[in-house]
Amino acid sequence: MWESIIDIQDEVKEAIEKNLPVVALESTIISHGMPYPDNKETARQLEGIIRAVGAVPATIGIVGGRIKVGLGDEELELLAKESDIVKVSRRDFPEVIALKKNGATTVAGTMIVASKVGIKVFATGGIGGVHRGYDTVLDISQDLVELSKTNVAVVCAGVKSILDIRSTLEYLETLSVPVYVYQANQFPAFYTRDSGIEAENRIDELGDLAQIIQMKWSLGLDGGVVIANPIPEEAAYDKGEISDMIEMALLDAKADGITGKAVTPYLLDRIKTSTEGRSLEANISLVRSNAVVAAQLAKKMINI
Ligand code: PSU
Ligand code: MN
Repeated sequence: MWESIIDIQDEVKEAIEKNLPVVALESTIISHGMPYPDNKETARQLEGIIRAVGAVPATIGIVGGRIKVGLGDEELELLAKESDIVKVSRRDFPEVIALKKNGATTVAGTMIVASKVGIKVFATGGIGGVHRGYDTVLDISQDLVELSKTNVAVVCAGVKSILDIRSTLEYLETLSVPVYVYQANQFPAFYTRDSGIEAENRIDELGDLAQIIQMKWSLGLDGGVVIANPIPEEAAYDKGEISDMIEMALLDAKADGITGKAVTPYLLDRIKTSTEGRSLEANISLVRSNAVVAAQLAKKMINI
């Protein structure tokens, strides 16, 4: 069934068939994570960065109920500009496909599509996780569940401190998801390089990481791998500076009664507004850096 509802761009299809390095990119970051037109420009820039490293980019989204692996100009424009784009994780696929809606895939949604078409590496900004206050409302992102079963390596800048980072890492352990921090000793917190949590697994060589990932899948131990790549030094925030913004955003979300899948986009938007766009710059810078690492990793993966 999946084959009949997925359109793969020629360049991506050829790369997959020839076993060339391919990197998947998500579209929730476009539709629900950044404003227009920065979102569209960033999406195309990321594709350029991946190409420059020598891999083929595949931005994934859903248009009129058809899953697109590689977005054309009109498709990207639509997902970047329209306001009624469904945020698609595992449970949302049936509705969006059956009712021919437009959808932006989250980390969970993008992993599913990537694995269906044979893409092993995926670059994003931050993954979802366990939300703060989970002891009152059990809000845990589907991203974590997807990471426990779908074979895609996800390069991110860690977990934003709108979430409970410690609990997110503990839950990833429960779900048996390997987490590697790239060339650093502390697990990163998206806008900052240090979440205050020591990395359990540091990796310095992407060749080693590629071997570990392939070994996991060869052993039949299904599931994703998280590669946390700290934000570049020059774009990083001071911890204190960003944590005030985050506290404010969390209070606003509570006051506005935001729940469910609207929580993450709401918090991202509040932080963006309160930092007057500087957080957007940081966001763009870290995704670009993740795209480079993902492309390098994809190249290592095909040589094994
Ligand atoms: N965290 C970020 N930026 C993002 C997201 C999360 O710092 O853009 C997006 C990703 O697409 C992620 C999704 O998969 O939000 C998680 O949403 P939720 O928490 O509702 O599962
Ligand atoms: Mn949630």
